[in-house]
Amino acid sequence: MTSLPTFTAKDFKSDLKPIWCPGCGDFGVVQAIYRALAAIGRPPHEIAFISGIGCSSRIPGYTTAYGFNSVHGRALPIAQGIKLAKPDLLVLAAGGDGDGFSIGGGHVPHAIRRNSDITYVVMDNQIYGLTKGQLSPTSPRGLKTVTSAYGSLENPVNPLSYVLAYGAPFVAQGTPADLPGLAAVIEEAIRYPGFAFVNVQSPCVTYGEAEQQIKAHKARMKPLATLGHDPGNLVEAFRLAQAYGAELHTGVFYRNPDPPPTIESMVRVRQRELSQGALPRGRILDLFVQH
Ligand SMILES: Cc1ncc(C[n+]2csc(CCOP(=O)(O)OP(=O)(O)O)c2C)c(N)n1
Ligand code: SF4
Ligand SMILES: [Mg+2]
Repeated sequence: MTSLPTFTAKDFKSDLKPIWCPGCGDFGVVQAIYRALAAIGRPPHEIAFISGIGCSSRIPGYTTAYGFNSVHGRALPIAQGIKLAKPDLLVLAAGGDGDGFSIGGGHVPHAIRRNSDITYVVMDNQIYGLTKGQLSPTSPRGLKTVTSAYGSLENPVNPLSYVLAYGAPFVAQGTPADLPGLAAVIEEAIRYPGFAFVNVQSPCVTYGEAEQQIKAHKARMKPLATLGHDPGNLVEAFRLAQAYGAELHTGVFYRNPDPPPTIESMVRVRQRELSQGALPRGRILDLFVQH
């Protein structure tokens, strides 16, 4: 009897050396992804990892999975296309708060309502890191940046409420300040059969606020499990999500206990149904040939 291969975190680490600033939270996120993928046990060549543009979007290159560092805000459309064409692949999408909720914000609802079987990890540092510290959609009101010298006048987007409102069946949050906890929620997200969203509070050490750094996260974080939260309770998930920005809740906010069908499974059923009534190939060509 042949035994199945087992993987360690190292098997998912590429030879490319990250060029993130020393101390960037994204180092912790990629470590958590290595651990989660090792626990899942799929070989790197069965994984497609798609990102947009930003510091965080460099992440696929630091893994041994097939990667595509694509276009700003377009990780989800590309990931959905790949999953639809090759449903057997494990498809991950990732990027920043700007990538996901500014330029790419219009794609999130549609990936959710299709329930594409993708795990989407957002590295939420409340700033545009790559372009040197402009306001992002999750920047808190009052934040002073290069584009808001007197303080931001805008309310932040709440990524947790956003995805819950569109019906995401799996919603979680983590921080690299708790690496085992972050790896566990990413693993659970990957195992969930449908669209799974993980918001990672990933500190930007260069442009981010002092209270958003690892040390502060360690002091502030409140694991949902210790609050007795039942992830099957959507109303309670919405209530807890409202505290985004004020509290640092970690763990699973919502896991739909009755996973809805994915777009990939519905397309396969439709293809099978239609192929039964389809004309044979030769007859189709005949329709276009003038006799
Ligand atoms: C179409 C387009 N518009 C703008 C940019 C410039 N740009 C690159 S990354 C980025 C924002 C990055 O912020 P975020 O997505 O939060 O990622 P982070 O760098 O913080 O990880 C912007 C505005 C671009 N590359 N393409
Ligand atoms: S600028 Fe911020 S987000 Fe970008 S690599 Fe540096 S610390 Fe990380
Ligand atoms: Mg950002």
